[in-house]
Amino acid sequence: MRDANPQTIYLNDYTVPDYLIHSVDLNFTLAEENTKVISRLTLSRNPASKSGDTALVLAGENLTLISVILNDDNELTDQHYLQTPDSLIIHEVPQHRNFVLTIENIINPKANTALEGLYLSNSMLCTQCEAEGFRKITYFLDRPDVMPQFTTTLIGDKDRYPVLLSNGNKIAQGELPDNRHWVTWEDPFNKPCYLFALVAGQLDCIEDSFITQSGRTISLQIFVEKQDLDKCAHAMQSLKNAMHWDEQVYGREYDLDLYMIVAVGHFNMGAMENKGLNVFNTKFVLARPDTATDSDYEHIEGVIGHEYFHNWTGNRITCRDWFQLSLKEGFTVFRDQEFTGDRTSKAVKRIEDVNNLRTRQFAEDAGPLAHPIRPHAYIEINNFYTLTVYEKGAEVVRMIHTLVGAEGFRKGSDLYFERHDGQAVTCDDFVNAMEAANAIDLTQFRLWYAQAGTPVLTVQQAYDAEAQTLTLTITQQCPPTPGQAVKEPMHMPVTVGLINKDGSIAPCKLQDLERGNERDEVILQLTQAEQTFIFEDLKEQPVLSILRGFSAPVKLIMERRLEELAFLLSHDSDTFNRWEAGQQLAGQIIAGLIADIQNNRPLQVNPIIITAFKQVIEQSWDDLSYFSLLLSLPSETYLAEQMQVVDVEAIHTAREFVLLALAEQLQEQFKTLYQDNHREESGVFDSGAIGRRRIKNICLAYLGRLEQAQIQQWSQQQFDAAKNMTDQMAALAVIVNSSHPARQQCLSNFYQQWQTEALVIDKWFALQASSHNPDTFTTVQALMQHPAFDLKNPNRVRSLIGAFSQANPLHFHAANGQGYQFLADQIIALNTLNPQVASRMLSALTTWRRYDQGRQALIKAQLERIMTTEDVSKDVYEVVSKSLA
Ligand code: 0A1
Ligand code: ZN
Repeated sequence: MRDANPQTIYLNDYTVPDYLIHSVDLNFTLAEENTKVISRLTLSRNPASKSGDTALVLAGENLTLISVILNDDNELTDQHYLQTPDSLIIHEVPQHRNFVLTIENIINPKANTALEGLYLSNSMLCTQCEAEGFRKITYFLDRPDVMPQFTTTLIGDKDRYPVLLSNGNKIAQGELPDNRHWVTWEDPFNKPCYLFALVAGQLDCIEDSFITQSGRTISLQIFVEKQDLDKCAHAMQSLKNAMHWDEQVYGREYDLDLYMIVAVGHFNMGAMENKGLNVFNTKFVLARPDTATDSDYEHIEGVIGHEYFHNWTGNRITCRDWFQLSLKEGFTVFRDQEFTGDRTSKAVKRIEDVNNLRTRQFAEDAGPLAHPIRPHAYIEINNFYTLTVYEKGAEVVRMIHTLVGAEGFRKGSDLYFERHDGQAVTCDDFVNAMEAANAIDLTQFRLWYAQAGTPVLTVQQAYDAEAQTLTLTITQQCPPTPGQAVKEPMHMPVTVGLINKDGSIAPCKLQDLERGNERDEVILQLTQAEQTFIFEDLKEQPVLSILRGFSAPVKLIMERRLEELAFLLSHDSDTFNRWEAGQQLAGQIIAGLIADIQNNRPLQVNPIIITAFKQVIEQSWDDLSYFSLLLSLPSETYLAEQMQVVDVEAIHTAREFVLLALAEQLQEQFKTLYQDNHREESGVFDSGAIGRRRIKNICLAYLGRLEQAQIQQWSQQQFDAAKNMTDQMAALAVIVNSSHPARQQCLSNFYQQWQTEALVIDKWFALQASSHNPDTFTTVQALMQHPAFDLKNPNRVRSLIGAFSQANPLHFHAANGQGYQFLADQIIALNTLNPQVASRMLSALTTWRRYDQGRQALIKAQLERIMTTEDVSKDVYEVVSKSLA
């Protein structure tokens, strides 16, 4: 291991920095293998520091130190400082006045395959500094509560690096001998170093502008490699939409005169909100109707929004320390979710977000790495960019929104911005602002920040015909998680509606509410381990619609008859619960079939689901995307989440059995829907066309299971004639997951057609890796040897290794353990190249206790093998050791 005893960092150990950096002047002489960095820091002792130690400790990793000069004339020698593998300790510095430290060092971007700090992507140089990457550029106080002003000069060859970018405004530029040039950038806003960025390379750009609500004109630029210039229009429109939305909904205007986005092909995550200079994974910028699917288009708008919204929630107000990560991420995810909901379909967006939360975050919360949205401890902060911090964090913000209402939430956010602009703050500061603006007591609510695990609500109802009341008894209980055996009850909103037998709304009249205060729905405030709520004036027993809109991130246990679920699928006026009823209906039927499979009983699909789906199809639908979600079955991963011991084979067989039954019995309906909605149109990103594609492609997926010649022909035709990637991929997926005679031919045609488009080739890899065809594992092994595969490109790794291990439970969990051994081999290789990506690829192994004994032993053996890897990174060490604990 690199660090024999990796250190754990604790939230409770937080102390203010001993020194402050007021300004930093950076000077880069750029070269692929040998970049020279000169950093001139103006510092002073922090008057708030209580430390008795006067040494100045700067963080730095993988740096070749050339010189350290104090106050411009005093060159320090190794007697004055100590260099360790991760720091530079200067023994004595002035205590009572500002001082200047000039540090020169060399870095090697080409050798940087971890993609943290300054690195090379194709021939472009770019940076990624969050969370602690700046220390791989130069020695610094690399922590978010140190916020200097940055000035940056970039010097480089004019041909290799015609474009030289950094944060803020360009203030000067000039020519140098030897075909070189320089540019100086100044960022007027103080910021932590994790928001620093530089980009240098042969880039082209599209330009536009946005006029803010106060009338300022902002220049907008998107930089890409030349061949991608025709794929930037949607990203640019998305940026303008986001800027407008933040003004309308939060009253927030952009602050600099320039907003730049750069798309890079090698990136560990989705995108990064560096001040004035966002760096994006190409996946979340580039789109042309023939190369990107509707879902890509939607994600691009969402991620562009997310990074833009960070300008206020993250940059103007940042985190005091990395334990507060959810302060910026939870809030910003909530903001981007609402943005996308407003831009597309609120109902669909909510369902997609909840699906993601329940399949992936719930698994995290139930596993060995469970942590609260504000963790208490970490070894490697990069391991905490999790679904919990992001998605559950957003749910916590959403609950505050539900509790105080839209207007109250806006008052709270206004107060938060007013109080903390320019500061590095904590999650508590956010909750305090919401509380102060709304006269609400959030004391108990704060537990959501400290307690891990998914609470389980149990609901019991009793109707009293004589008293005409419905009594709800709700209990809450949160399972133990690592380090937290016992949990306190939490404060959460539970939104409830009541429906009469004829489908009409029954007014909710809570016993304690004043007369006349009846509503179509009510928000119950849950605060105790067990609570009772009484609804009055109910002449008949209503059907309960509870946890509407998924008003709290919990698991709900409630006995429901299939008839009741089918009724809600037809009648619930809450779009989320209506869909949820269908999911539960299908889930219960599939669970029954799983039990039949495990007990060797004959299989038969309960016809109630056929009738219910038929009724859904017979209704008329404006929102075709929502309609198609109502016809979708819960995923294998979600079904696995519901089982005590996951049985991947039974889940797959049972789910496919229901899909086939629906396809057989509703084939006429599916065929009509397909034909009615099929157009050979180029992909326009408008909701009507998106909805048509979505419903027809789900019908095609059902019909593909029938293996009929007619459907094989339809899919082949759609594949050949498609003018947009949504239709082409959907047809190819049907072909690849069946015994279509042209399967290999279509795959090879697709490759030929798209070999120069990296993001499309990612789809080609992912589709084959997630196929349920029997030859999938052999295919995956062969694809690892394909010339287009590259372990150094995170998008490729995610599309092949990630898709196989995380989106193909059937084959990844093959009983002979070949999938586990394969993944462990790749993680060991990635550990040296890119620890962050290696650690993320571990997620398929961390849930090992959910499987049968045989699989448990096989996975555990692989985790143990990974643990003994020479030079195991902190990232991988933390995840593996916690998984085995
Ligand atoms: N703050 C970014 C996410 C991000 C985090 C870490 C990264 O590199 C290690 C890159 C990006 C966001 O939330 O979009
Ligand atoms: Zn973010």
